[in-house]
Amino acid sequence: MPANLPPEYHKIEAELRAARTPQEKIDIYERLIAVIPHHKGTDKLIAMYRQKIAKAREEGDRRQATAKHPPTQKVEKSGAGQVVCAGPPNAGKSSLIKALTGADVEVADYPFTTRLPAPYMMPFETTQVQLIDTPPVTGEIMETWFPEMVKMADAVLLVADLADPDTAGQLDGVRRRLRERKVDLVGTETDIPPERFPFLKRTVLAANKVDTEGAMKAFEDLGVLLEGPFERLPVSAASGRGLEALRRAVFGLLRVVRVYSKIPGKKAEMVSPFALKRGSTVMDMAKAVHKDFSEKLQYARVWNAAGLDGLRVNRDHVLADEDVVELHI
Ligand SMILES: Nc1nc2c(ncn2[C@@H]2O[C@H](COP(=O)(O)OP(=O)(O)OP(=O)(O)O)[C@@H](O)[C@H]2O)c(=O)[nH]1
Ligand SMILES: [Mg+2]
Repeated sequence: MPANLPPEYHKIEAELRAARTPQEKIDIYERLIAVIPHHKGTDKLIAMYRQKIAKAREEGDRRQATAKHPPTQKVEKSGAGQVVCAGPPNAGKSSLIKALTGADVEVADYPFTTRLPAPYMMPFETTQVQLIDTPPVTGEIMETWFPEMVKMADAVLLVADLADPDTAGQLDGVRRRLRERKVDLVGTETDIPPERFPFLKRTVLAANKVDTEGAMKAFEDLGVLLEGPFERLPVSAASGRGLEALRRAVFGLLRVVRVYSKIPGKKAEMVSPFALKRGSTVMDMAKAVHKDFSEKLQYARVWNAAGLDGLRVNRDHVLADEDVVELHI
């Protein structure tokens, strides 16, 4: 126990004995963290309280869940798709999101820094993907709402910590906890029938901190230790290594085509495409543009890099990535 704790610390700590509900405990832990001076010698103490908060929150959620409805944390979807981050404490989930999106995300060198889900937009070429930063998951601790959030998301970005001696064990913990709630993480090429959407999630694994000593060896070992069909990429939020490949892989999880809408008589603007599920037709695009369009659609014209130059197509023509489409009503 570090020696230089202020007197308030001990006063607040004494209140813990009287705390009954998880929320009362959480409030006290928060106040303790607030009065602990932050420096190397107190890192472990702060981390311990953060872990206790996570546990107390889980207990609170459980009580609430049995009392009425399970607690939820909904993040409204935005952009080409929603990808939720998942991983053990301190793996660098927030750091990666910060590096991929340029947003001001809280990062710290102790576990349980992120406490609530938060969405950020990752630019990818002409479109954007929504990434959700989340609190960590371990074999013992998982926020009750977390599996529901994964079920609603389009895909998962699993983050591993190559600097941790038990990288594979940590990831197994995350996958086991999700599996207990019927969610399986699967590879990018898995076809998911609509009724299985909540339960199978296409996943890429970002093996982070590849800049640290021995990390490349840890990455290779991971290939042997971790069964799992998903793509694995060695990356570093700190040095930027592998981030372009990761960006592309994350976009690839969504399996969407980007389609640009063109107004007849005007030049196509290659910005703000519609992101449509692979296999979508001209009619699907019309629905995405406006209900009126889908009702009145006669035909469309398509331009693309593969050589179509204003070709007239009918409503069930399947669109390709980066097609430019002119809808005619
Ligand atoms: N060397 C190195 N350190 C990194 C890298 N990415 C993150 N870190 C460090 O790892 C620590 C944890 O980073 P965070 O981004 O807060 O990790 P997190 O997974 O969001 O942690 P929780 O929110 O607690 O679950 C910080 O000290 C980061 O600076 C990396 O690529 N290389
Ligand atoms: Mg975090």
